[in-house]
This record gives sequence, C-alpha cells and structure tokens, in this order.
Amino acid sequence: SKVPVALTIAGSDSGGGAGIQADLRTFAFHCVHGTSAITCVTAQNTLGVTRVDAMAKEAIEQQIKAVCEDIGVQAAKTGMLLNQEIITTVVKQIDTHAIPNLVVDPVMVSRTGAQLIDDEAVKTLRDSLIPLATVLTPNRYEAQILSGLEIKSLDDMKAAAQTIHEKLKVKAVLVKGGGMQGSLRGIDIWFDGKNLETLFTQLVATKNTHGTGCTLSAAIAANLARGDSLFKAARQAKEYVSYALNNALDIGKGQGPVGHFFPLLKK
Ligand code: PXL
Repeated sequence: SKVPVALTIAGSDSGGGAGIQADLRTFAFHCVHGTSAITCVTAQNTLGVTRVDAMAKEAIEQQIKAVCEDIGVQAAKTGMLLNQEIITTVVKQIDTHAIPNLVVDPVMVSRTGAQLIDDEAVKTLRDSLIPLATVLTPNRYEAQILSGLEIKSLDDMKAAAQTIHEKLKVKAVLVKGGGMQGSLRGIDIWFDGKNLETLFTQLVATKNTHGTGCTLSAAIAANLARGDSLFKAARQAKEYVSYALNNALDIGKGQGPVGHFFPLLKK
C-alpha cells in the first residue's frame, strides 16, 4: 500500500529545533512522507531568533501547488505564518486544493507570552484560516485571545475550549496547558463538540523544551494522515511529545530542542 503523505506549511528554524525541521522529523518518525511549504526563514539558535525573512507569496503558493497537484497529501499542518499576506495566501491554497485533515497551530503568542504576529494578522488567522481547521492547537495565551476568556484554572481551559469550538467552527480544539503554572502545566483540554476530555501527562523536568508545539501539531497531522480518528491522533501525539521531552537534546547555550528519534538516541 501507499505511504501516507503529510504537508507542513511553516517557518524554517536554522537551529533545527522547531518549525519545518521539527515537523519533518516528526513525520519521518511516524513513517509518513513529509512535504513542506516554507513561509519564512528564521535565523535562530537555542538562545533565540535574530532575524526573520518572509518568503514571497508566489513562492509559498507554488510550493503548495507543486506538492498537491502531483503527490497529494492526506493531512497538513500550519505553523508560523508571520503576516496577513501569508495567511491569506495559505488559506487560498488550502481551499483550492481541498487539503483534508488540517491541523492549525495558531502561532500568535509564544508559550512564554511574547506576541509573535501583529494584530491584523491575528484577526485574519481567526476569521479565515482557523475556521478551516480539523484540529486547532492553541496554547494558553492563544486560547485567551481566541475565546476572549481569561485562563487561570482547569475550568477556564475547559470553558475556552468550548467557546472556541462554538465561535470559530473548528472540528476539534486542543487547549495546551504548557504555559500554565504548577500542576496544570502538563494538562491539555480536548473538545470536539461532543466529548470534553482532560489529557494528563507526567511533567518532565527539562529546560530543553524548544519545538514542543510544532512537534505536537505535526504528530497530530501524521496520525491523521495514517487514518487515526481525531481524538486518537491527538492523544497519541501528546504521548509522543512526552517521550520527545524526556529525551530532549542538551545542545547550545540556551533552550535545547526535544528529541524526535528517542528510541535511537544513546544516553
Ligand atoms: O513554536 C513556534 C515556532 C514556529 N515556527 C518556527 C519557530 C517557532 C518558535 O521558535 O522558530 C520556525
């Protein structure tokens, strides 16, 4: 039978920890052939981002077209889309090629609370891309913006998940607790219009957490490309991120990336 194919529409991280680089390794781990459309290029290492260059919109268009018209994809994920023009371009291509099983990581605010795209881009993301999502994976801050609710507790996370599902018409939403304090840190909330689920994981004590959000959304897309149901795809993806965190790489002087090929890593 044919190998499943997934597409990542996201930014490049020169340090290899997040973005396209994390997505392609995640696809490969799941035995899914990875294709990519690069939206922007970051100059980045474990200490931070020093420069971001947007790709021309025609370049983004052509990458998606080239992949979809010939190879075809069973699932896709979007990551860092940087600005309004890029978001609009990506929406048009997703629509034109009727890309199925779309996982949207609404990259707007980092896990630490720093805003990554401007207000105009936030609005376009919310009104045009997010309604196309099969699964949406906001962190705590993004869930606050998208729901209009303040999130301080587990009940707030649940209310935000339900509000986002209702207001933004996504099929399912996974609100990530990564930016929460204390015992809420490892907890994610799932809502698909029917089932409200609390996903627990053991907390991993590591400073090397770069790439967790990218890895999670890519793993969900990979599982969907393989034919898993929405909830199973998300639950297994969360487990994968836990393993990857447990095997994070101690490289560079700052925050190292999660380890994607943990069964092969020698401690
Ligand atoms: O996780 C957000 C993100 C997405 N895409 C790229 C990134 C980052 C965070 O560093 O570098 C390319």
